[in-house]
Amino acid sequence: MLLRERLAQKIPAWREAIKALRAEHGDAVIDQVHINQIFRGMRGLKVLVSDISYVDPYKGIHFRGYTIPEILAQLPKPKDGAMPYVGGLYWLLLTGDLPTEEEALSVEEAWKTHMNLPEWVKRTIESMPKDTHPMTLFSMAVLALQKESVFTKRYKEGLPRDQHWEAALEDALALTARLPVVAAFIYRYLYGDGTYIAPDPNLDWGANFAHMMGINDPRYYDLSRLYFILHSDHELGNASAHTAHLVGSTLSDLYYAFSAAMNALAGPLHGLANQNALKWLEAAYQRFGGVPTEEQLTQFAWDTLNAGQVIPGYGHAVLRATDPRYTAFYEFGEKYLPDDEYFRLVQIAYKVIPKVLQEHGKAANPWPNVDAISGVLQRHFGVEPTFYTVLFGIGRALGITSHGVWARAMMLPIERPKSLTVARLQQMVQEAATATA
Ligand code: CMX
Repeated sequence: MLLRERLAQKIPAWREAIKALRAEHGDAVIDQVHINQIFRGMRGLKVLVSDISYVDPYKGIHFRGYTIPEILAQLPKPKDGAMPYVGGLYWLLLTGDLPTEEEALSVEEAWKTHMNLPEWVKRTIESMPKDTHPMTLFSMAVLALQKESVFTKRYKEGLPRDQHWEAALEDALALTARLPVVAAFIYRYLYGDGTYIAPDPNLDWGANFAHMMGINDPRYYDLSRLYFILHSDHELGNASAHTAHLVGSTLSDLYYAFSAAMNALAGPLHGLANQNALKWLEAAYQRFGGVPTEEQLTQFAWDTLNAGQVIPGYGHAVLRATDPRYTAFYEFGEKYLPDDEYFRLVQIAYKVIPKVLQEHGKAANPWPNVDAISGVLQRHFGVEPTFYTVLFGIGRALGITSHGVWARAMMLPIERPKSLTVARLQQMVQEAATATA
């Protein structure tokens, strides 16, 4: 397989680089821990390594050094689509190299060999009540697939540590191949007419998801490709990626790690914000009986803040400017749905909410993140809001599994930071003050 061969060529040099860095500078200090950081969710602490993606506070996400506009312009595209093959992005995340068309298609072909959904997974999903949140079903379905893990099987057989990444790569490809199938099955179980649509071997991974959802519109094929690419990764410290990293560090396989990550993504401050952002816009629309004016939406935003709630889709832990993922979706909306009333609502929100948040004076970043717009595009094609976080999860799997393969390639150990009592913190502060007095 092309992908495995490319990784096998690259991994030894990375291992050597890390070995040399540790041997020469293992005791070098690169950060200090402030009391505030401990009580502020470890914000900004430099304690993780990712060569897969990097978030610049102003320029946003870089995948292997490439910005979103560069990715969208340079990855190979299907002849009938305006958006790249998701398989090309996966190649880039995993190897660090922009793929040729042949390389992008090799990932797409590898995915096609795993797109079946075992009967027991279908039965697991169908055994659950229909008022179960789709994220619960998604996380459960991934756990139900865990018995397929090649990593866990080979680990039990004594796979040497320096070969763990190869088994992880097999899991990564099989798991990511099946996620659109699992997700479309859940969607049609919860919201469809009880029939299921098999994958079409002539379609790429992104378009196949649209097809299995029952949305055979070339614009939705492109939206699916774009959606999964934009949501694929956002450094290693975000809650879902970091959850998977922690779980994987115990040598739990990628099924366990990804399922756990989806439970983090399901939180309203993280992945659920896309569902909540759409619901917030719907509430504004209903309150004013149509698209509100700027003044009306300003008042609506203040009502939300005064009720002690956050405005979903705005703010970010790292970004300090409009999220370029938001901009990419905005351009999609301008091209394909300029007359959609909810897209107009998004445009009005973009004008008023940053001003409101600035005046409110709490949010470090008043600008929109990806969740402020993604739901409006899905809504245009009739997709139910409660499903949006699952869509985020399918995309995020690309980054999470890439990190998982590289964590095993780097043979990283189990994570185990140190916790302290408040009394010990107080004592340490006093000791430091005495020492400098
Ligand atoms: N609306 C109202 N208040 C907000 C806000 C928003 N959109 N964004 C931040 N704030 C508030 C915070 O709640 C915090 O208040 P307290 O001091 O009372 O706790 C204060 O501003 C400072 O927070 P911050 O440093 O700007 O932001 P954090 O790093 O703590 O949190 C985030 C980041 C995303 C959780 C926060 O901006 C938020 O809740 N946004 C709305 C939910 C959202 O869109 N989440 C999706 C993020 C994208 C992703 O999934 O990763």
